[in-house]
Amino acid sequence: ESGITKPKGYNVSFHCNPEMEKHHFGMTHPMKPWRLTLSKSLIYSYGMSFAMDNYISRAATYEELATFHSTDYLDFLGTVLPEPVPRDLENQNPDLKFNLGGSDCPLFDGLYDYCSMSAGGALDAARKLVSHQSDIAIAWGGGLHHAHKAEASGFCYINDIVVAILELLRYHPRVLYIDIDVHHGDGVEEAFFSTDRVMTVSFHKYDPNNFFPGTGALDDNGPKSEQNPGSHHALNVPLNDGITDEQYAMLFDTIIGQIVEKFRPTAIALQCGADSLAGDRLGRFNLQVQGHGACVAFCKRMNLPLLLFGGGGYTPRNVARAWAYETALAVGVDDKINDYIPSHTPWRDQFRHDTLFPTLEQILGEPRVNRNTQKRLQEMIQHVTEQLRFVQA
Ligand code: V1P
Ligand code: CA
Ligand code: ZN
Repeated sequence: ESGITKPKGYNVSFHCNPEMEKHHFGMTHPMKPWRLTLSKSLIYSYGMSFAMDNYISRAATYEELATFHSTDYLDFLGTVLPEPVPRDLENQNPDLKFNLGGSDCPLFDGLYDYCSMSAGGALDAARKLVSHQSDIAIAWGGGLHHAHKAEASGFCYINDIVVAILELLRYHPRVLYIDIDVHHGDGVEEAFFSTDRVMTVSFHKYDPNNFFPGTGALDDNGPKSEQNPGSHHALNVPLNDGITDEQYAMLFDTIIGQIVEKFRPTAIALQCGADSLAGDRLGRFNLQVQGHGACVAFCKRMNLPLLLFGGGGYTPRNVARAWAYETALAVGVDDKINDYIPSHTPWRDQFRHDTLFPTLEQILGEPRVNRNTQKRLQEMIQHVTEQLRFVQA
């Protein structure tokens, strides 16, 4: 068998809720909650559950959600009924409020339960870190970074990340939030815009006219007024199509290394959206499982309490590969998964056209033309370095 056992003196906790995975956004919607089931089955097939503390997370309470969201919004979210007939893409219902009910944020059966379970997993993970019961806490069902205080956006209704970071801030003086989803982490950036206790950094595809949500330019660094404590505490790394593992790792290690040195976070929250992988249905990058995972490995080496969230990811078999690999990195058994491939994985047919884990020679998806020049990447590092001159831990 896999021979995976619990590492000594080092705890990883895994938080999930099988009820959450049963929800449906609709046939044609790219967000598929069952990708969580697929990820988990891959993780469990490798025997990784023996190396972690496994928890079925609870649903967050109304009061917990209200630490960030407005009660008007929560009340509406809790009472609004699913639409009887799915509307077509462009036909927005003018009666609906809070950006609910469009094609991105449809009203589906059990919506409130789905949202509160996502936030419950993230909160449970945060609490395991603050109580020192976990060194790394994993909540793949969270990571819904676009939700605002009183508005749904981009498949996100409740911002579980903000709720979880607020919990970390009850005990931690400074939290570093890093977002490697292909989209800009706008909701989290906005929530902590005016504080110097949270630094937000998002790496994303940026094209203000043609790529959602259109925000996150290089010079978007928090409030422009130096009097506001939040100024210089939002960092953005806007990228073009086709970025490779090597370029991404160079940027990530340089930028995050500098931030950790200057900002001195006492905890790290990492959103691991898997839509930055090559071959993603909505994404544009050329990242492989190894390059995506290298970000998790780098954060782990910082030796700080680490919360791992999920996020986007629209080619389910690749989402499962990335999150299973990153779970293996968290527990330190990544070397073992390469020489052991379980033959009885449920959902094995999802991987039938290629191997379970692509080796370094195999790549996910059709490679895209790389539109990121070394010159531009250096400019971005330079800009971040300049911002950090204003930051004092
Ligand atoms: O582009 C848009 C909006 C809709 N237009 C009026 C502009 N929406 C995007 C939303 C992407 C959300 C990503 C979420 C996350 O960051 C975190 C979970 O990954 C969008 C796209 C797209 N290609 O960007 N919506 C859809 N596609 C969509 C397609 C089919 C059915 C429903 C939505
Ligand atoms: Ca991002
Ligand atoms: Zn995304």
